[in-house]
Amino acid sequence: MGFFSKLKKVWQSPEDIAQQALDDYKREHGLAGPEAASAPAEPIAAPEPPAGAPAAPESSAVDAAARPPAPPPPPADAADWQSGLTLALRQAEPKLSQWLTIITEGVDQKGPLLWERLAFLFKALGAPDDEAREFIGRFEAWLDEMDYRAVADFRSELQFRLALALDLEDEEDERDRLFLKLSDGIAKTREQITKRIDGLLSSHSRLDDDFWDGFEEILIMADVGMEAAGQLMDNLKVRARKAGTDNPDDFKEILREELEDIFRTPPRIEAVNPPEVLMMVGVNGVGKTTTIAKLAYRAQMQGRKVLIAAGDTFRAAAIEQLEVWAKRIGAGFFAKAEGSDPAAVAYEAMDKAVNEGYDLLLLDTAGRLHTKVNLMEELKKVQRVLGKKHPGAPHRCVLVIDATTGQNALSQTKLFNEAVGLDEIILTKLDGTAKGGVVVAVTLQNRLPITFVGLGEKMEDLRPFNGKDFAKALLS
Ligand SMILES: Nc1nc2c(ncn2[C@@H]2O[C@H](COP(=O)(O)OP(=O)(O)O)[C@@H](O)[C@H]2O)c(=O)[nH]1
Ligand SMILES: [Mg+2]
Repeated sequence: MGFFSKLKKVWQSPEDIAQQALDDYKREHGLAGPEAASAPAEPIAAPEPPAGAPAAPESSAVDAAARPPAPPPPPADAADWQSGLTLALRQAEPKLSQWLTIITEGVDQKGPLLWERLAFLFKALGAPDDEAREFIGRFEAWLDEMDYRAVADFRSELQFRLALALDLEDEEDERDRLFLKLSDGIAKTREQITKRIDGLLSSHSRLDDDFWDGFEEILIMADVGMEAAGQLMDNLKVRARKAGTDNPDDFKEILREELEDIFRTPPRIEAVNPPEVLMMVGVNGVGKTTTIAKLAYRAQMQGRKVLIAAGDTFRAAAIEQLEVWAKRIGAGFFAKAEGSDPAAVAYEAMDKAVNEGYDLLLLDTAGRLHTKVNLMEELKKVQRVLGKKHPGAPHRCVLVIDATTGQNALSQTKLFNEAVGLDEIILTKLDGTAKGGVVVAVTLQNRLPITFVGLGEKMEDLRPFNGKDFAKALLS
């Protein structure tokens, strides 16, 4: 994590970093002229930064001055592109996307040129060579695996990996991307809801009974469900009354505020005695296995050591599918033969995770016949075994539900919650439905946080769920 925390630290002042890189480069290659020594705080070859950009700190110049003598200069063209790049980085907005645009300029394909540029970026950020190499090596292997060549095809993946590694998902840049992606992912739902609400609003001059009837209909169409729709409408009416308005112009704002309230998730308890254990439950086909892979991938990118365990022993194919994912991601994998007792898998996987110093154990479980008592008994047993072996485990019991199943999601949530006591929900396939209103219903009726949403089948298509963004995207 050294590299990444360092990157994160330097992220705060890209101008300084770029200046430092330029100074280092010039010094190392003997390009620093006498003017650099006499005016150390000034950029060397670079023109003044744009107005408002912070000046390079004096310390970088002091450091530079204290360093050993420089080796002989490299060929002129190498110096040119590097100082050109440094200058561009210096002048760019401090955003990951901008930096990537700069270093990939004129690079269309993967290959030595791209690795060189990436290595340069890392160096400019002060990353140790070996950790930078590891990052690049991993990424290169992934590109080979996926058979990607064109930068355009994997640019978002590269940015995603960097953002994860840098823990930058809260940065504005990444949030914009999430917001856009979320907007795409819920386009169908939005169309269904927003268009209809707009139509309703334009045909009513007051928020009267007729309006509310129409609104209820829209909610039902969007799969919010009768019960949740009723609850939501009661809350909205109270809000409107408190605000002293029955003006249709105010309605969307009231709705947005209410949705944001509904999605306000309680803070999670973070302190966990490692390894952290996640038990994934849910019926077949909802996307459990895919989601485990996506979570493992995210965690790995954040520098955690991840073990995936194949607790769905019902079908050999389920075990194989998970193993393929684990290999692809580079996570540890634990399985027993098809038909083994899932509790035994949990027990031994827990052992392995503790003994081999894993940070995170992701346990897959079977999802067949969710209406049958025996699956629930089996899950309870798995849970008990984990807790015996490692106090506090499973730390998070996560239900995966498929947004396209609509109201079924509600009964699944109820059933699993009664059996194992859920901590959170991950809602998949939100990209594939016009009925995303089920998000509202599930949250309203269970008061369980939705932590991630699946917006597609790709690795990076699992996104932290942000209710505020969701409400915004839904009503925009
Ligand atoms: N469009 C879309 N498909 C998904 C998403 N998550 C999973 N899937 C697909 O859903 C199918 C079932 O997934 P799987 O992980 O095997 O489900 P499991 O039976 O619960 O383990 C696969 O084809 C996945 O690619 C998602 O967020 N969006
Ligand atoms: Mg599965």
